[in-house]
Amino acid sequence: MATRERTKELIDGIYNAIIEMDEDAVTELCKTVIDEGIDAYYAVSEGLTKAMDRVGELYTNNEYFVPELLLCADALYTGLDILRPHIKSNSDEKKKQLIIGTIEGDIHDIGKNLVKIMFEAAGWVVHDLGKDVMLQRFVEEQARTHSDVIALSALMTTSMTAMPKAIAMIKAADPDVAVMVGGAPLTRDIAVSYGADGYADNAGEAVREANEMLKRIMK
Ligand code: B12
Repeated sequence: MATRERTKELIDGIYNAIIEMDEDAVTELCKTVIDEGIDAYYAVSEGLTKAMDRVGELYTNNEYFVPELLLCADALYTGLDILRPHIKSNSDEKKKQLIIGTIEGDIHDIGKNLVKIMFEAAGWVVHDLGKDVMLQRFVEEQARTHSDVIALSALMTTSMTAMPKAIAMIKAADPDVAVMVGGAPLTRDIAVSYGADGYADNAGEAVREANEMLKRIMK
């Protein structure tokens, strides 16, 4: 079992390698994480997700541009492919179900994919509708799957305005399903004003928020 210092060294290494777009180093480090018995979920949430959040900031500050971003995302997905099969799921409970997708008009899906992985890691069954998802698709998928939660992602101030309509359509068809929203331009206040039941500002928080949201709704 790796010591706390060794775990930190490897996770910091993954974080830096993603930001430096170094796929080979990410591969090496993620394999070492598994070999040394470090929790794969922890490596995804503390290494991969935090690195990609930082990459988004670098872009916003004009330190990185689109080519760098896409190379960072490639490095991220390389790491995910190695870590994902080793994430332990909570198989004792009845599996909860999630529908997730990036809203109509928006093709950003890196953050949505991270959120999806966190739910899969927590043992949920995830129905991923992808990106640029027509609003009616969420309603149809809910009629098919009877999921517990629907998670909507938006990365643009222009696309997020479709969320209140999506939530109204979903709730009209199934008043019992809980809807959560997320993505960089959103805040909890906006989420509430849209009629969402929950909001989280990062992938690491999303599963906890979903569980708390379900408890709130049951009361
Ligand atoms: C990468 C990127 C791209 C990539 C997307 C690749 C992909 N497959 O996703 C490419 C190059 C394709 C792209 C295209 C465009 N982009 Co762009 N892009 C970005 C960028 C730099 C980073 C986004 C990202 O991946 N961040 C990293 C991830 C990990 O973070 P995240 O997505 O925020 O997700 C985290 C949280 O928000 C949260 N989360 C996300 N979703 C959800 C959902 C739920 C339910 C929950 C709980 C949480 C949650 O958890 C995630 C992990 O912690 C942002 C700038 C930025 N700093 O955000 C611009 C940005 C979003 N893009 C922007 C624009 C304008 C565009 C384009 C229109 C550009 C153009 N003129 O063509 C097109 C979009 C076309 C379209 N119709 O969608 C603008 C949007 C401006 C606005 N109106 O708000 C931004 C803000 C850049 C800017 N500053 O101008 N883009």
